[in-house]
Amino acid sequence: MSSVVSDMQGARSAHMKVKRMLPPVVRGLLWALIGFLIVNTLVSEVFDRMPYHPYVTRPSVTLGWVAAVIGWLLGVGAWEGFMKPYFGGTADWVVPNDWRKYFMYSIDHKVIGMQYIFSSLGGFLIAGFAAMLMRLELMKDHMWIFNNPGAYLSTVGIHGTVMMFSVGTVALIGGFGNYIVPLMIGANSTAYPRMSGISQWLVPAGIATVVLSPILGQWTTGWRGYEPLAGQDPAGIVFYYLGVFALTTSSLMVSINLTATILFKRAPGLTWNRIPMYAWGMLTVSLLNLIWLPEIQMTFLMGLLSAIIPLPYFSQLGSPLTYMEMFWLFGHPEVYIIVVPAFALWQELLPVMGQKSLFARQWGIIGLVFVMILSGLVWAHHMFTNMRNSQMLPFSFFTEMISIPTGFSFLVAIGTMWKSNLRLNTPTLFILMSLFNFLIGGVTGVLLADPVVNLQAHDTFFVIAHFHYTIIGGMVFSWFAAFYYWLPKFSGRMYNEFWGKIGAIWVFIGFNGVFFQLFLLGLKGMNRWVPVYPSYLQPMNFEISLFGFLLGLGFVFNFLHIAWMWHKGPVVGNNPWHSKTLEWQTSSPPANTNFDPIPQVIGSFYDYSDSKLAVATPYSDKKS
Ligand code: HEM
Ligand SMILES: [Cu+2]
Repeated sequence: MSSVVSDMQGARSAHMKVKRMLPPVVRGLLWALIGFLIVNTLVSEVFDRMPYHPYVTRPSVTLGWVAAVIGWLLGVGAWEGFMKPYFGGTADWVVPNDWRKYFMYSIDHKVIGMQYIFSSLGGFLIAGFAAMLMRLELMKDHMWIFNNPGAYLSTVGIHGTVMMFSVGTVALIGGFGNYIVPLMIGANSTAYPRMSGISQWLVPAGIATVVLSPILGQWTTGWRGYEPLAGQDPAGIVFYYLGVFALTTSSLMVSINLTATILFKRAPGLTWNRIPMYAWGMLTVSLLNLIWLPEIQMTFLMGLLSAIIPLPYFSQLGSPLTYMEMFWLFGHPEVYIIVVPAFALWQELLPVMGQKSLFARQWGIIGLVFVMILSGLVWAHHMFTNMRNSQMLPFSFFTEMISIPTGFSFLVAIGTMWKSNLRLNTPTLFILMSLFNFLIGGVTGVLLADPVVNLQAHDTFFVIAHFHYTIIGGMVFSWFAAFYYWLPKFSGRMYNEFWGKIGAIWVFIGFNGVFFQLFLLGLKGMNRWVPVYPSYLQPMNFEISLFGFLLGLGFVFNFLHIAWMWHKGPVVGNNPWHSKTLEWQTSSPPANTNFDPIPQVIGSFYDYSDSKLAVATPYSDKKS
């Protein structure tokens, strides 16, 4: 850690070196290209040479991709920052203290957090653009902007894959987790800063891979990569498997790092029953990731091997349902991986905004942990149309059970708001909207857990509405709450309350305008994965698309507002919310060293019964 300098003086003395080199991101791209060309050529032209073969074959592109990703990671800085010191060289990697630090390998958790935030934002905008294209296509009952169904389906797949694996899974743990958790627990870094610095760069690589997949050919499986269907797809599916492999690896590394950080790097006095709620959420999600991501990665790997070698894991050897089982064994916990950070945000923000002690804190934590335990027992509710009646009961039962610990999260939130002087500002508004939306998502989830309803609603837009209510309604709305809440932390500046509220109401109307109607559309018989549908559904689809564009613009509006206020917003003090948690007890934005000295925790962060601070050595401005 100490061998790599990232402060001003260090930057100046080694400035020459940084200047002479290509910008790391450009060098990374170059090394990726070289790596790909060498390995792809070796495999397709030398070792695996066949008559009349194309230059890019499935095995060659796979191995070429591995080389490209390694080249990319080394190029953005893992070479000087990680490999060279590993082999005994000196770590001569210098991170300048200006905007360039965001475009290279860094070991500062705050920089890495920002990089993750930008990466998932990029994924969100790209996948959101794909959603706009899909909604455009669905405005008419026949094909009109795509020229074949495969192109539409590839777009659906890219949208879902990038949203799930680069936004849903990553934004709140890689972004806000990396930035906020060490500050929150009174630490100056994460446990494995070097690994973390590398893992971030897998996200842009993974997104690019998925987005480029159509170059290899269309794929029709959606975000799930279903075998044996995938086995009949053109080669694009190879880039699906590789892309999600990169993205899930990144999340896995974040989870290892955050788990170790929360376990071992807490400030003195920060006992288990004082761990902040957001950190609890991050710990729970990390454990979920550690359990389920390796499982799905092996599944993807088997899918990949079936596609390139081919090893017929899912056609001749297994049953056609094998992949489905393996996918949803992970796939259902995935929705909790996405939404547990949102629960944690509700519980983190509401006590601060109401200046009132967190209600039933233990139950909140028990809820998170039980969600984690039950999450793996419900997967077959995604397969009710594929199994015997006698198998349905236990899965239906466990699915409905999960609403109980989920309900704890609601009760903690509502109990905390009860009789508090809730400040109804933008973050609070987003939290309230998230509670409302997630409630609709949850209730319709209970409906879908009932096999009778499920058999009717399966693969219709009712399901699309349900899961967007949980993911956008629950997670994305909380994500925005987090952006507005921690903006003063990142920048020392405040957003504009009026425009913030306009932004919140805008996306709320757009969101409900789209997705509430999707329930009705589904009940009327609109199926998923079809660009062509019966004409009686056309007027409704047309109108939903208009709301869809409104929603897309609303998201962009909020990001522009945040970006603008980041630079131009009014300067506020270090702790504008009068919060007791530790991240607000240091300067905003934090200096390179978060805390000096490390604070001593002596009380509860969520006890607002008096104005005493929870730390013995709060930050004082004199040293900066
Ligand atoms: C601007 C907001 C959005 C709109 C208008 C939108 C719209 C759609 C549409 C039309 C589909 C295709 C349904 C089908 O034919 O099967 C879809 C699928 C999907 N969406 Fe979204 N979506 C949005 C945002 C999101 C977000 C934020 C996420 C997650 C973070 C997400 C995750 C998914 C997933 C996982 C699928 C399934 C894809 C598949 O079947 O492979 N969406 N969305
Ligand atoms: Cu599920």
